[in-house]
Amino acid sequence: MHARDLHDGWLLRAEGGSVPERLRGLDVPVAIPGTSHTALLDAGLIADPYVGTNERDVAWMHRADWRFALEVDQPPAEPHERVHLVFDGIDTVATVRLGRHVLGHTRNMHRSHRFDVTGLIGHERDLVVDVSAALTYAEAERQRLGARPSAYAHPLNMVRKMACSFGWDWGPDLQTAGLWRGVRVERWRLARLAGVRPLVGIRPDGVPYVRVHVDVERSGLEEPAALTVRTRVAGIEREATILPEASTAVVEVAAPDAELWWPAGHGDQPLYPLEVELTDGAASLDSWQRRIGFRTVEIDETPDAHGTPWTLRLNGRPVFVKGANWIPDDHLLTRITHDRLARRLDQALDANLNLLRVWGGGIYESRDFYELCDERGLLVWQDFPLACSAYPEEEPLASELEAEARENIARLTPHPSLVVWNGGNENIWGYLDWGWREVLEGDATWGYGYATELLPRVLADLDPTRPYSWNSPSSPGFALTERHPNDPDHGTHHQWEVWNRLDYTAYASEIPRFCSEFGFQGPPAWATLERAVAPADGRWSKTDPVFMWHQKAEQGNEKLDRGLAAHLGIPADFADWHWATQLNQARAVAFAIEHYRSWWPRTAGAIVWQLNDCWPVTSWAAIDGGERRKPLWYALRQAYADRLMAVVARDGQPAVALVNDTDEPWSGTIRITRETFAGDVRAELLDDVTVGGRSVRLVTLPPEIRTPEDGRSEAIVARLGTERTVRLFVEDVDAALAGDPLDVSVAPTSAGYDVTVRARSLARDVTLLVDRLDPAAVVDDALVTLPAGESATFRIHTGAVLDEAALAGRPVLRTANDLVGRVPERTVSALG
Ligand code: BMA
Repeated sequence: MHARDLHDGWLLRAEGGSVPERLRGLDVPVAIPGTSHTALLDAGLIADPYVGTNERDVAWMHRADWRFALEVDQPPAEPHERVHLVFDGIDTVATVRLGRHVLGHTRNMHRSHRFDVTGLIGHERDLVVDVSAALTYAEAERQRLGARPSAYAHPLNMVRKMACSFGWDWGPDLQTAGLWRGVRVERWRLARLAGVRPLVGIRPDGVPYVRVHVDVERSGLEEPAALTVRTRVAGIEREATILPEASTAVVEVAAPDAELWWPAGHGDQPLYPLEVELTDGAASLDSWQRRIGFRTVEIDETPDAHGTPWTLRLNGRPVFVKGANWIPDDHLLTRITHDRLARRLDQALDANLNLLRVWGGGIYESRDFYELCDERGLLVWQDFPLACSAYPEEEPLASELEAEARENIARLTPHPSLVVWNGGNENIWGYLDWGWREVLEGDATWGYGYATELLPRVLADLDPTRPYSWNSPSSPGFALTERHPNDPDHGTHHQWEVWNRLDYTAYASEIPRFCSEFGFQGPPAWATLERAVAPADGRWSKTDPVFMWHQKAEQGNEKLDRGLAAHLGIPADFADWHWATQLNQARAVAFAIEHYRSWWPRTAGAIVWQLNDCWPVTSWAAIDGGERRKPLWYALRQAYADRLMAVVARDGQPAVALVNDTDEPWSGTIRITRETFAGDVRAELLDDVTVGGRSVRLVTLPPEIRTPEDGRSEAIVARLGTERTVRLFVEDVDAALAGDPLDVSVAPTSAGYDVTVRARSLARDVTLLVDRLDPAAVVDDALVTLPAGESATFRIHTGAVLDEAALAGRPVLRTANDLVGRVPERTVSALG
């Protein structure tokens, strides 16, 4: 096998009715992988669609047709040689031609395409991919098949293109077209490895093994021969023969010395190179290599006293899932590099996450993504890309979905990180509750068969080692109308009442078995906003149309303000509002996680909506489109820490929850006080506690701790070892917090600056918004609450020279106090 990439020398031309005059007939160089949008952007022919309202100005691209052309300089096939032209991903509706020959038509970006060009290569040179508007195609399909409801206006359910291509409540409507993954020519003789699926397991005697399923394609140009498949892993080599009339083999390799692969926080992630070689006895024909890990995975769904659990077990051990939902990390997918993914996944790991759910409105991610997760012990739950819509089960959609599922299930088998396949996002829920049932005509299909028949059938065929869930949310073991799919007592649950309607304290009103979506919005970091939506006149406003262009949620700002009012009030000043909404986002999500973790093992996981953004936007994300960590990121790191101490409610009273997500017991003397904001201790409790490994202990509070004399100026403070937690008796907005509680000193360091703060009075959520001074600056900690007398040092990494005075006050150094307390004088800053 010999492969050569065809990535250089392509030209792109926009065609069709909607193309602006200035672009007509223009040939634009396009680097592959690349799409319409990146090509025009790189050539300076369109303005950055992530800035201002530029997104609107490129809407014409949705109706354009695109010609990708390359002159192929390749020799003709040798005798006995097969030549394939392989596209790893075409976005989306396209016709591929070599010279005058139509190689094929495509309509699914979630799969690859392989064309036999044995007789053409070297004779025909003009390779052309004509991509037509996916939107127009989808509309025609809707016309042909009959409309099916969706949470979004465009018919994203009529074409196999990334659902959020067409806009989402956190994403732009930029419908790319192009060659979004690799393109190459493969030359081979006799036979090639058409598929390799390693499926791992652990034998009853404890020995790990891998069963390598190999499919070969024979050229048909030579006398069929017996082939040998040689596999090597963990120092052990095994062979199998494929007889001339056969095309598959299964090679089983036991690896008694191999160590098990564990998720982050539960053990190491040993990875073993698995090599597969195909020979005809003499010469090597093809080879394949990936790193695998040995582990088992199952979901415990055995009904119990509370309903139906949904507990992930790795190597037989239950794991509390500390997760986040993942969306494509850049809407323009071809810009997502290995390094960008590594940075994002490091941020996930550093926030103490152990799982990412690749959400169904996005894509099957790249090999880089899963390999980086394998290395870090980040578990992956992969949705099939079906989201928030009813999907027709007619052709060609059904065959396309099956083809993409087959390809991606097989492609992802090597990755130990991949532990759950899920049949889609909120499709079953939508059918039942969002009025779809009522509008679907007669026996119109809506995708139930995909979730309950097609996808499980394909998985059973290709990869029975990984658990499958019908949908998120779903109630396992129950048919459609037997049990509501979002019933918190059964299986997975999405909690969206809080964001849409209720105060975040309502998270505590239910004890879900597994919460796979919940979240709260907040704006991006200031530097990210500055780049994307800075008002020309410098007058920032939350109602500014440009700012609002980057707020895609229905009544997003109204919901932000509703969420703020009861806790921090609604600041009038934009800079205050920006900080308050970021803080409230962090607090809302932390509140939910603390509640969920305190209910382990009844609640077995939390997957916050959402880790990342795909452009600059106000959203539920913890890391914004400029790759900057929002306060929520720091809140996740605290709330997902291996050892968590938090005040939660039990039977209507506050109690201290000690959550130990390590294997070792957590012991010490807990000191719980009721103290004034000024630091006067009014009541004290000392208790020797031991929390067993992977368990939770609740310390109930005696009346003298839980009953304040003046609830407005007292707090409960619990301390155990280096852990500390503080809970007020009233909301901040009602508390007598000092507006300016800190003494601050700033010292330059080799890395940047250290800012040391000391609280004269209780200081809530001390945070340095350092990107206001240097867009590249980062700080090691945030949201630090300091009882009177305590201090903390924040380490700022920056290469810039910063104004030290600016580091010591607003709008950079912030607290909850400065939103609700009396502030002597407001620091005026050029930054707003
Ligand atoms: C969930 C997700 C997304 C959406 C989010 C916020 O339902 O699955 O569809 O972006 O809510 O509304």
